[in-house]
Amino acid sequence: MSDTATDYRQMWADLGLNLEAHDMLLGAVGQMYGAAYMSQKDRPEGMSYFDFVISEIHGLRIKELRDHQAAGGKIIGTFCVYVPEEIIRALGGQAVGLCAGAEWAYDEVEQILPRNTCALIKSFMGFKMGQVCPYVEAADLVIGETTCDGKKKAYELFGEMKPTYIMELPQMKRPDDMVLWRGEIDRFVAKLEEVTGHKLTAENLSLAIKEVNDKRRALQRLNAARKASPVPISGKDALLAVQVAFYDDVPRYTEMVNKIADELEARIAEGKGVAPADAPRIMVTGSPMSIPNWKVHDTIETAGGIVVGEELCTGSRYYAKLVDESADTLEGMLDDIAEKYLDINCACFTPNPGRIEDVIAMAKDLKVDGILHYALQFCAPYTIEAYSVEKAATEAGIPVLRVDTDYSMEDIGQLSTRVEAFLEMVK
Ligand code: BJ8
Repeated sequence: MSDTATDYRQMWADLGLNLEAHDMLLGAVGQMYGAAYMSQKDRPEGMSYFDFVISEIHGLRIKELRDHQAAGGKIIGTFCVYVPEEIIRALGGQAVGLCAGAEWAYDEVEQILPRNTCALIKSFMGFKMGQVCPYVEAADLVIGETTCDGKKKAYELFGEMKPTYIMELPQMKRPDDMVLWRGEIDRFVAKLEEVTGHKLTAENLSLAIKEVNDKRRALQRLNAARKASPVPISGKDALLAVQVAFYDDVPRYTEMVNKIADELEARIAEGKGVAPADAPRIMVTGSPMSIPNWKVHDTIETAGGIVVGEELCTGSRYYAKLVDESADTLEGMLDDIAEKYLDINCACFTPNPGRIEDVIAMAKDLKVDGILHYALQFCAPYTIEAYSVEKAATEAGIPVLRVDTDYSMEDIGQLSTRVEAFLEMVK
């Protein structure tokens, strides 16, 4: 983390953070980032922006968000890619993803949640209970959603610690479910209008749709470059770019990602890569990976593979689909938002053939040698859906390695051994 971290101590104290624990967290994340990222060779120069973002992730970015609040804006915390950030942005809010990628304060969490709860849920509860996440503390409102049962029930407890609004997400995708979801979008608008004091209009919403689409288009460009052989950017760096998309200022982020995409396109023209052309090309699919969860990518790339794509919420599920920009009425734009978001294929839906189709289409497009299916332990939706993914991939002739893990490093030896054997097998 940044040497200037001390400058932010007053701000962190004002937010109610546990300063001692927070110092430990920043130290640990800095160490993990250094080990996983700074040892990489031939990184695109544009990635220095993300080094800076990470070094200031609890500093400058929080300062910017606090300034935004001081100017009358609101901070809206989210945990899921189904929450429409266009609406938050149109109403003058800043959407931020909340901390959920590391083990923290599990002792306290396990007093109120079963031990066999997935790491992502234990983590977001732990960051709140341990008072180490400035995003959650700065947020005026947190948005939860009725996705998996674990999240749904954990939000009831989270809501006792922080103002939380729950969106009801249907679990199927029939026409009636779309009607429910469209109504839910209207209720979300009403809630945010109340919280922000602003009115949603066709003008502010069309601008926000365009800005967020531009952000997703920039990520599409960056990720399209990963089809090349040799691959011009590591999987770790590409994952980081999507992880930061949940926190950063939208226009600035879009500009920086487009710069990296320019650089990657130039690298492709020169035939320059970050791994040998014959390195096994691996795609990762499954549960989301929040900062600082870089474990699986780091393991694959340390073992000599290269990750070329992520069918994750911190991957293609975030950037692959855009909101239609052709509507010229507020109702039409909200219909398009409802449609785009319900088209995301999370394993919380049943049935969920769209995800299987997405995984196979992406794997073929990226010419992968293998798929690593990643599920957080005790994440029933992804652990169970792994069977269908493996079946479809096997039928398509693509080898699959199924990994069920958590945020700890306890299984890293076993994981490395399995990944090495898999890479050996697919090449
Ligand atoms: S759209 S994946 S961000 S719900 S890992 S908490 S599913 S038990 S996070 Fe998710 Fe939205 Fe779906 Fe994406 Fe439950 Fe599984 Fe834990 Fe999960």
